Amino acid sequence: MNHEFSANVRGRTENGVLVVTIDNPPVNAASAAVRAGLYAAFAHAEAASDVDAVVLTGAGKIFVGGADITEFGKVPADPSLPEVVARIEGSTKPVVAALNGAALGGGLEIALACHYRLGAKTAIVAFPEVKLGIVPGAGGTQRLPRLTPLDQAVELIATGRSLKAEAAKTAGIIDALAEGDVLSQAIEIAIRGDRNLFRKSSEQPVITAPGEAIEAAATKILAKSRGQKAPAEAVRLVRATQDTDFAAGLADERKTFVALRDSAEAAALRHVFFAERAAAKIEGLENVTARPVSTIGVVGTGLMGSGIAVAALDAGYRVIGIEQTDEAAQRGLERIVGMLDKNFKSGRITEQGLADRLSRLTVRGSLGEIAAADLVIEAVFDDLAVKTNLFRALDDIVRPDAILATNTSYLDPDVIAAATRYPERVVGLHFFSPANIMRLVEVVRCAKTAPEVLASGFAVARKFGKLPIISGVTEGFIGNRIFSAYRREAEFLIEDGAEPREIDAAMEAYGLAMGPFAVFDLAGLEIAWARRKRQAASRDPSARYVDIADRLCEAGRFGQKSGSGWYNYEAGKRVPAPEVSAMIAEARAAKGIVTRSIGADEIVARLLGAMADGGRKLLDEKIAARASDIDLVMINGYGFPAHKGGPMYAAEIQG
Ligand code: T1G
Repeated sequence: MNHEFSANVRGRTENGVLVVTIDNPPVNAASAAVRAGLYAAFAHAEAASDVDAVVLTGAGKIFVGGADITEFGKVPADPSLPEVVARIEGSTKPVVAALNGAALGGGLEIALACHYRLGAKTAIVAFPEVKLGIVPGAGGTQRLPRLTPLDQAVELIATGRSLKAEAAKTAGIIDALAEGDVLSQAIEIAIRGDRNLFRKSSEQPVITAPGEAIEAAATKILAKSRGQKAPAEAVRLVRATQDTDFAAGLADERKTFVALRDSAEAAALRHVFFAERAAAKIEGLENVTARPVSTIGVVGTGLMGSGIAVAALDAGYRVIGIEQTDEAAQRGLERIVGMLDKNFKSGRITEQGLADRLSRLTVRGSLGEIAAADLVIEAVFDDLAVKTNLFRALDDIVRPDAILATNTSYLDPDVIAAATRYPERVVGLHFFSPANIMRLVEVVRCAKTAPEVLASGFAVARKFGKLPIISGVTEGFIGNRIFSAYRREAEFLIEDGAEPREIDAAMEAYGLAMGPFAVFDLAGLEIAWARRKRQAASRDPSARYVDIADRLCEAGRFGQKSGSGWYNYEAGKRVPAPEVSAMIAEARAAKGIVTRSIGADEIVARLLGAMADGGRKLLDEKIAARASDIDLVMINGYGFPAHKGGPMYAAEIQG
């Protein structure tokens, strides 16, 4: 017999089993209609004499992708997810979850309320709530440590890390993995399964772990949370299960969830979530198919090139690395193998994974070897002549439909493209160092880039596991343009009276991983110095110019690598440099600036303002497609705190 429990939940009763299917594309989010349907389905199951057991599953490839994030800002509609979850667990008839795919957040909470969980091989479980600035709100923090040891539960909930089916089974979150079709096997279990295997998670004892293990997990998470509230609350709630009963823990969880859901931090992280989805939508590419790419040539195997090669190998591509000589190729090979080896030793890849990557890698000492590449990414010295010569040479070597990507940071990719016979196949792929780790890639649409070439740049970056953001052509693209505006304002602040350490402390308290001057020192001051010298002749003499960084470079202070820069470095740690303060004072005096003390709030407001102004210019010039893209660039490439939503969002919130 068929039932419609709501617009998104249907049922079918057969042989005493009510199969309930959640069908709310694209991700089966637990919207109001889904919750109402589930509530109705379980009420029906309880009352119906022809139902002995229930199987709960999702239509399509996902079980349930969590609460419906679009409902968060609105008045909550009944029944709430905790009510639905309680109803499911409280069923007097056994409930088997057939996890056909991802069970995330509220979706996992629904699964944990079922009395047995059978996973497809493709199932994934996670509590990604902290990434949205919240904690699970329907029992997740209380049920998980009753299925998996407490230290693991702390780690999973406070980081949002996901587990694939096999690992979820090992952790005790999934009871068994299906051999074939998960739904038919779940029905089989519901009819004939051993009743002793069916359990209510809430009635299980908490699986304790050694105190040190819990402490270690908590410490690691808190050290990384940079002032965010949700991870700390997640740790607290899970730990408390040791001392409180289920009902009290549940009440605490709900109260914490509601407070966090309505916080500024959660609103900012929701903005980031939707910004990432919006960034995937590129004007003009709606119906464009990417070209197939299986072999990637990487020209230049220095720091950047080897990072790109590792990212490509991790993503399953064949890689041909190119250097100018056999000796350089040997060094490049060693660098790439060294990085892979490190990932193997740290457990990030398996021995098999390492061997597989090595089998897909060659590094050669002459450009001719790159002929088989479907895509070439150049990561050679950022010099226009070097790059145009390279692209001209590539023209004669690779197939005419092979894609040529430049990783230039500051040069004009249109000029590089113009050096080739087929400029429509040239695109910018601006990676951030270390390229195998940093998530951001700016995909640069040059004047003549063909739509399929642009689409291919996006497709490859996505396969690398990166977040690709479209940028138009401008010096430094989106990120470095904003970073220049940020640098300029930071230097103004210095002249006006703030010390580098005060500015860094203010921005780090705001949530940046590192303040601006610590970043300048880390990156090295000489490249910006060389650029300023190049631009000196064309600089507007009436524009404000701060020469303190020039004075530092003249004094041989090039940043951390040279042992000193804006700071002094003692055993790798930065310490304020009195001699720099003296140079700053001298520079202020030379300009007759009357200094004043500048508070942390003003520092943050001015630096955010400078970034947002820079961003608005990029929007006016149509370099950036949307304000939220700029936020993503700064979050993923420059350490801007995601829980502040990015500089454009933060500036708008602050008015
Ligand atoms: N709510 C509403 N819309 C969602 C959504 C959700 N949970 N998840 C995805 N979408 C939209 C998304 O905006 C996009 O829309 C489309 O679906 C496809 O998404 C009480 C508090 C499930 C792994 O954090 O991780 O449960 O752009 O491109 O690559 O404790 O979406 O097409 O208009 O990402 O196949 C916890 C978030 C909520 C999961 C699928 N759940 N989603 O990836 O598709 S909090 C999450 C994802 C919670 C309880 C609480 C992924 C995915 P559009 P997509 P995908």
